[in-house]
Amino acid sequence: MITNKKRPEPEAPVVYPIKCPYCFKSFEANEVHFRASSPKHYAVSPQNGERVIREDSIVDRNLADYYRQFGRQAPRRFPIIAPAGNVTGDEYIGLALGGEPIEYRGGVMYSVKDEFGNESEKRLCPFCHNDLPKSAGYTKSYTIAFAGDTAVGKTVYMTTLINRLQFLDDGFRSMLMPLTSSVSDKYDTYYFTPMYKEGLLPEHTHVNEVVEPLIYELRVGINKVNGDNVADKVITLTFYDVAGDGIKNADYVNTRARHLKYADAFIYMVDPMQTGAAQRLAALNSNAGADYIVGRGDAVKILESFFTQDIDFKDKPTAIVLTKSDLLKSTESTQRYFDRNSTIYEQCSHKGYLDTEQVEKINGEVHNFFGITAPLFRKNVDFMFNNVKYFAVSALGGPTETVNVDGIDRKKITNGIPQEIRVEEPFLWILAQLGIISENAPEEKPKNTEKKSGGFFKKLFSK
Ligand SMILES: Nc1nc2c(ncn2[C@@H]2O[C@H](COP(=O)(O)OP(=O)(O)OP(=O)(O)O)[C@@H](O)[C@H]2O)c(=O)[nH]1
Ligand SMILES: [Mg+2]
Ligand SMILES: [Zn+2]
Repeated sequence: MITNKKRPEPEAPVVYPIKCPYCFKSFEANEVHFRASSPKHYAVSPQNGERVIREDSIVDRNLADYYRQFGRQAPRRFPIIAPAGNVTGDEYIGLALGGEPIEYRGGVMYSVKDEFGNESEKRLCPFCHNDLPKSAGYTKSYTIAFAGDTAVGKTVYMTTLINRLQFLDDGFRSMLMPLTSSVSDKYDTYYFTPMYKEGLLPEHTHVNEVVEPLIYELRVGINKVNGDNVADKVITLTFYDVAGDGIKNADYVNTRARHLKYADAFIYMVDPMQTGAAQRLAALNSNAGADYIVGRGDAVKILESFFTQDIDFKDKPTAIVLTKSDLLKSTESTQRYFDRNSTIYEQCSHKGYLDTEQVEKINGEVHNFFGITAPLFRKNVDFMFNNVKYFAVSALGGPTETVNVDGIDRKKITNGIPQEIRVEEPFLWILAQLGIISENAPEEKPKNTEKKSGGFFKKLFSK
């Protein structure tokens, strides 16, 4: 029988709308602006009123407005190119006349040539004029927000999580890479080096610090195809380290920590010292006692004051993470919370997919813990969220001590460096909820059927 099968059409590249990681406005990939690669622009001469070429950096009004919200002054920058037009001002320059001044790759506006003949690939958010991640438009991006009161361990957790994600089990065939060298410098200088090289714990995160995103690209399911590394999933992950002192405060959530309102998933962290176990633990462990801040809210108050701030959380995957699980370990008086041999004290092992059995086991034990130590908190969580699980982690794996460094008291990790326990588990659960990793062993049919994405991007940065 003769079939009249048509040749398959070449697949049109998938282009994703972009959400700016700084101002959180959304726009299409062809609405971006570009930062010129030279300072050349036109300006009206104050001497004769004529338009003349100038070669100095400009005041970028959009960027200045963005910085002003944080009481900071924007640095001067090179001019801007707005390929779609619709903007005026001396800080903008035009596209090259003639030829094809705009280059598209994978369906996304990739680079432009300006009226002075210079090319630029530096894409900007058209609203706040901050730099966009290289992957914008090519891959889906997700914001995963850490929240929780002051001193629950958010900064410590984020530091160890980023480290653990670089060493995931080979079965995931994954890579976590900082999107820019400034992200890797920032992580190394402010997070990794103090904790992993010097064993020092961070200072409190301050409410008036600008919360700058740490943006990473995560590739999962990498295979070599014709010499290129091609991944099943390429996504952009944005981490923000917020100040616990700020999250009860609407102003903070509306300005510095606006990402909380736009997050795709939450990691909500609770310290055992915020629960009914606090007194018992403080009696056992003087350093745990030192972390107990008088006047700090208990778990349920913080939860309410945070999630009632017009945050759309109900259906977003939310991991309730009990931090500092090492504090609960093996004494007679803490046996009522967790068995001495509980799985919460063991490293997790997710071999290439989320092991839902382990997740359910931990969920059950931690749910039980909150039932004993913070029943109202547990009840509210169970009612408030439609997609929630309980986890327990220890970012440090052991106790802390206070030492004097150059006349200043600093907290140090007693064992030297972090020995993370189950740190990646809540995060892997969230990735599975977002359809990025599988909840099934490879031989089973994966539950997740999301369209493969980022074809062009997958290869673009794999050289
Ligand atoms: N024993 C133990 N202590 C921990 C662990 N993680 C954090 N801590 C302690 O908790 C303190 C506070 O941790 P941070 O990460 O700075 O807390 P935070 O949530 O970022 O606090 P803010 O920045 O004020 O919002 C640390 O200095 C440690 O003493 C852990 O896994 N085990
Ligand atoms: Mg902090
Ligand atoms: Zn923006």
